Amino acid sequence: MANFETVEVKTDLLIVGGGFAACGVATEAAYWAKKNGLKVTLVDKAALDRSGAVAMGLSAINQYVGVKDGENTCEDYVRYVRQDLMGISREDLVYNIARHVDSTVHLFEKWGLKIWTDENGKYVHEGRWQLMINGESYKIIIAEAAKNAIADAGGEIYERVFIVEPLVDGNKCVGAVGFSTREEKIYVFKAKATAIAAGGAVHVFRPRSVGEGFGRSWYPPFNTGSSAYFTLKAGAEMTCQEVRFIPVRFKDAYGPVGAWFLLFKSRAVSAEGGEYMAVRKEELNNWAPYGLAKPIPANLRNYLGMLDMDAGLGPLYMETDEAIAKLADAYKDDPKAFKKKMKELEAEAWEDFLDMTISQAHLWAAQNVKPEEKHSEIAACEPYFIGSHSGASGAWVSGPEDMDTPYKWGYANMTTVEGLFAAGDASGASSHKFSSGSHAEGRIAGKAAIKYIVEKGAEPTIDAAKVDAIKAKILAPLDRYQEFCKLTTAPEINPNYLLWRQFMDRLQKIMDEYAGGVTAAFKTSKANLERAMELLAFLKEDSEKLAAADIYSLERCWENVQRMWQGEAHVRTMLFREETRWPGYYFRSDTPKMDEENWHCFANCRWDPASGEWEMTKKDVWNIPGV
Ligand code: SFD
Ligand code: AMP
Repeated sequence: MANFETVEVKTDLLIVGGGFAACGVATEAAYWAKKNGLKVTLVDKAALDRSGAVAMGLSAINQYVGVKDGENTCEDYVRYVRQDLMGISREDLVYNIARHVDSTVHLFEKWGLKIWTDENGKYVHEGRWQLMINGESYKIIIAEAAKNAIADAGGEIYERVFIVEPLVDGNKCVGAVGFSTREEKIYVFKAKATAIAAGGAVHVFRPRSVGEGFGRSWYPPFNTGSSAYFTLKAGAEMTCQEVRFIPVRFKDAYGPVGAWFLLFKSRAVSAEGGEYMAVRKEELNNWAPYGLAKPIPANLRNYLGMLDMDAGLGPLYMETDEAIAKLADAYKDDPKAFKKKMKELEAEAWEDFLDMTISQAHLWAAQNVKPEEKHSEIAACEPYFIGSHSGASGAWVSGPEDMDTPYKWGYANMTTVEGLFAAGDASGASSHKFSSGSHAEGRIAGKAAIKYIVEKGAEPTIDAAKVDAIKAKILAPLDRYQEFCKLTTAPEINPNYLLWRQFMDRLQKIMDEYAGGVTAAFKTSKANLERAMELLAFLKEDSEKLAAADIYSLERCWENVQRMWQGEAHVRTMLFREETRWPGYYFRSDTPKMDEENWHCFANCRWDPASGEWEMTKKDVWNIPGV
């Protein structure tokens, strides 16, 4: 076995991940841990200041309820999420996040985040729920607060340690094993409770950006399905694994559209000039009641554009020039004021990208796009797994303790595995939490995890033989490479192993062609999904033959094994749900209609660590009474 040093870390609470949810867990848990003399340890595969989806920053806070200003109620937010997810959401979780999210946003402001305010000192809204921010340093500010909280409570932070496997004792999570991405060290974390918050997944599907564009995607390439893998391997029940998210974005550099639709009130049109949301309005009747209520769900907005693409009416365009002209029109009688307004709108248009998707600004510059002069191409991205945005995939977690919810088995946000908590993209069916709601949910999970430790946290029982087996399994690709690499003159061509890139390309091809990726125009069917399962079984066998020349490649190997598990959970759940509920995310051609009678429910799955078998179950949707 490769000669790595083993570092053992004992802690009370282990936090896996360093993004928005993990920072929320850390901030809250450290406070309660200090009061109770407990230790909190956080481990991130990257560096907290710039890790996760918010690495580049963001230009808006997408969840703010605004209760103090009487703008909205938490019940309004529950209705909004129910509508956007076509009726399938865990309303207890959504409500719990909604009632905590405003205080999280106020904390962000206290920590130094600049939220735009108007001349009356009120927050500037992008849309009903969204606030505009100067967000280039958003992640640094939120990470700083988490780091301070952990330091103040005497905890520890490990950066650049990639977590692979959970440590389990029966149906209890007792820690995690991972390795340093810089040094020859393997880490064994032993914990009384663990919070998983390692984001969602990208590159499970073949991206649009291949070749020279590879690595560019809307979702950050460094979130690779670690949360789904971790919870699945621990034996946790998962939910909404079929609910992938496909955002519409500016094409090829994935610049967000929210500010264009909501703030600039822009239209999106086909090459013929028809606004698909108007031209194809009739189609929405087929998806009643959700298609007929406002706001129209994100997947249906996508779908209407996709119908134009299928009809050969592409490319699709965002009418940026028209939107800017309309906004400046009010100043047309005063040339000086008009010029000033135009400059301001141009600056906002560029800043929207420079705050969070810098490469879109590069692409605009490279292709001579001036948003005030010329419209710009938009397209549906490849599918992503991001339970915190408009997708919903994640672990099935226990509801809030003070609510009369049918989904409750103990501590808030605990998965069905004892001592394992999940938040952000790692927890499912509570969409539209975004950055602020993920942090709020992290705080909820962090507080509950400390309560669990205080009330029930026993010293973890850890089987040394199991730990040794996990270590050997993690390092096996390095050993395999050393054993066989000299047998061929070109080390990347070898009958005894495959490298991560070959493995990932195969996974992406399977998912793209059979499971409704870009190439298949987001369509799939029972027959295609069954074929995907056959091919995934071969891929799983071949995962035992992955080889890595160095630590960098070892990380890539495990990232792609994790993606494969996310892909398998996805294919199995799309097969299970015999209807099309979210056209625009995926379309099952053999069951092309929504079936409220049989499928107005959650589709859950669980991989049983003892038998290696998958179980699929339906769970009822519960609506908060009176909401
Ligand atoms: O609108 C391991 N999001 C937006 N939210 C907003 O509030 N406003 C916006 O303007 C947003 N936009 C946006 C958004 C996302 C993306 C990708 C873009 C634009 C381009 C959504 C939020 O970003 C999202 O909801 C939260 O970040 C979710 O939080 P969380 O904690 O679930 O995920 P994370 O922040 O990505 O953090 C993941 C962490 O896990 C680490 N990690 N650590 C150890 N071991 C492993 N194996 C690990 N695998 C991953 C990561 O390093 C990271 O620290 S808009 O344009 O759409
Ligand atoms: P996006 O940039 O697409 O991630 O959008 C940012 C926020 O605006 C999210 O909360 C979206 O759900 C919302 N949003 C984007 N476009 C629209 C639209 N056309 N109608 C309603 N809400 C939208």
